[in-house]
Amino acid sequence: MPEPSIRLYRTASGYAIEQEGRVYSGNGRSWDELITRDDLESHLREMIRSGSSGPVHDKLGESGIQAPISSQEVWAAGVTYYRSRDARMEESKSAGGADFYDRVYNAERPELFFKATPNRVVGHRGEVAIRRDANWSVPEPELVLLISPSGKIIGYTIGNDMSSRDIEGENPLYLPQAKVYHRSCALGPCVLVSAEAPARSTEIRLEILRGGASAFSGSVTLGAIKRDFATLVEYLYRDNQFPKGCFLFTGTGIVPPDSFTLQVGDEIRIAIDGIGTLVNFVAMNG
Ligand code: DO4
Ligand code: MG
Repeated sequence: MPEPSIRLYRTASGYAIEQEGRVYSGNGRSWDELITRDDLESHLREMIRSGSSGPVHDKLGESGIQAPISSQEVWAAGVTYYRSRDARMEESKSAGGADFYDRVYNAERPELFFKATPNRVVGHRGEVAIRRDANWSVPEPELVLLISPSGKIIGYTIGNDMSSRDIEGENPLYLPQAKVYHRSCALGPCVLVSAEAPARSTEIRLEILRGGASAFSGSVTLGAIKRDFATLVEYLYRDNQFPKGCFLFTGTGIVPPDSFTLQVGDEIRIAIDGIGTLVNFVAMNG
């Protein structure tokens, strides 16, 4: 019998562990101390078993949930799905993109880029932003790995890699500006604590609501990804150190049509079975 899955939430008062609908309060450890443990899953199971966690509740209040990050860097893999390769080749046609996106999709070395420091990250129900100087912005719904300092995948969460397609399409050297800005990254609502990857049949679903109606929806299964997670982690940790661990986005397989751009007030809903639904609202940076 597989053990029931464990979801870890960072909250205003510390952290909470959810298992089979019951919520156990954390016992005062700092978030960094907790999520740098290679044995995070067995540690949390033991806390529940031994009763060393705090009081038990039936429900977790959504309002107290914070992004599951403290001192970690956020990195991202790109062009790991055919749909992303296709969309980038199209958007960067006049900058020569037909060639370099195809090459990175097929190359042995993956595309890895720096995505965010913790202060650029928003949590569940927070406001992500579109750049003031962009006129073609999209969310990128992605499965995100939580990796310990030693390079072990200890959990999975949901991420939104907000992207300015007109800026990255104009010139690939503008990628950091298209990807890294205030409120360009969302993570949450929790970490599915498990060394075992979600099944390849697991769906990532994106829905964008505008004025209460659906403006776009799409889905992809994890099986459509070209790269395996261990290889992405191995490349990221080559000649790199992450003393507090890190988050790694695994790439998007859902790209809205070229006619679509986000607007202020849109609601972005990204769901991955077994983890939950990350909800964010779109704002403009001031
Ligand atoms: O190469 C540009 C970024 C690709 C990306 O973020 C993705 O495929 O998810
Ligand atoms: Mg991405």
